[in-house]
Amino acid sequence: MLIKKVLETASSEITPKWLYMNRRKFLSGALGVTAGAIAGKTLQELVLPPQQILAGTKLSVAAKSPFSTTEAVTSYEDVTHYNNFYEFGTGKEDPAKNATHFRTSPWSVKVSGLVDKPRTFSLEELLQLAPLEERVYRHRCVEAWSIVVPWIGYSFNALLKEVAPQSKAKFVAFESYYSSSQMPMANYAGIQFPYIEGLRLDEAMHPLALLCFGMYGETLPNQDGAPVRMVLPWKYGFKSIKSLVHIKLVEKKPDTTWNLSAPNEYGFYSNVNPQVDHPRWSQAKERRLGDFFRRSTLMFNGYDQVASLYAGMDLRKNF
Ligand SMILES: Nc1nc2c(c(=O)[nH]1)N[C@H]1C(S)=C(S)[C@@H](COP(=O)(O)O)O[C@H]1N2
Ligand SMILES: [Mo]
Repeated sequence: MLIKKVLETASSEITPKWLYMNRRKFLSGALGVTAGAIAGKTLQELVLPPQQILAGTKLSVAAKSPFSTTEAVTSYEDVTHYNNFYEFGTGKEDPAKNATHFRTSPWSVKVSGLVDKPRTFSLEELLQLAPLEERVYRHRCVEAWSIVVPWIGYSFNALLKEVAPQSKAKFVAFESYYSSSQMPMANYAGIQFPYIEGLRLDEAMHPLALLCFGMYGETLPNQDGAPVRMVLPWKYGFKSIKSLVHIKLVEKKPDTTWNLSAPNEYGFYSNVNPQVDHPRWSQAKERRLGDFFRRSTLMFNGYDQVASLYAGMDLRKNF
């Protein structure tokens, strides 16, 4: 008891003041109150170390998105302890254990390729590009389990508009952070790293495609892809790439980790489709974490508004 008290006192005393001050500024920035403050640098910004935005920082959300489902949200415990993040191990409980010390601050995301305004964004800049919304999405893993998560972010197209894609750009290639020293378990995962993914440009432009910074009111826990990831609710979960560091606009269809690893099992599109089975199991049903009975899987995971993106395509061939 006494020891605990001492530790608490000590830790609050050593919290550097600049961290506290920057965090307050960041929070008001997320609210949009000091949106103008990023235009010119203050003296404080010039003399202080870069601010740290770590997992578990409260995020202020402007609105709840109309895209949100009203279905029951999955427990925070399940969503943070039943993960796929192969960089930190292939067991569902591995990422929660092994990503604890993953360094996510400072962080930046480079946007390059066929764009008029290539740019590297700091996480702070990314957070202020558009108002943050809460989006409660269904998320369906190719392994036939699903979750409902109150994500926080904004439509990825807000970032695309910022960099001005050229007319030759037809696809978006995504790359995750990778470090063999921070992610030693990756050596046993049996896939290539860095983890890479891709979308057709019109898919990436769809307002449902979310650039995601948080969940359950806070910044992302490390195991869920801190500090920034994609969330694509009409596609199998593996398309929703975590811990993004590089985005490149390209002319040709980019490689993707799972398509390289098993092309007959994982296609480029990977839209949720209950009629097209995985070669080793059915995709007709799914188990929602926390439920006992399985439920039917819906076409596009129930996100019918994306159907027009695939009009005229044979979704059996383009799986
Ligand atoms: N970098 C990276 N991103 C990734 C993965 C991964 O192993 N590495 N796994 C994918 C898979 S298979 C799923 S189901 C989702 C899981 O997201 P969650 O753990 O937040 O539920 O992340 C996806 N993004
Ligand atoms: Mo998945």
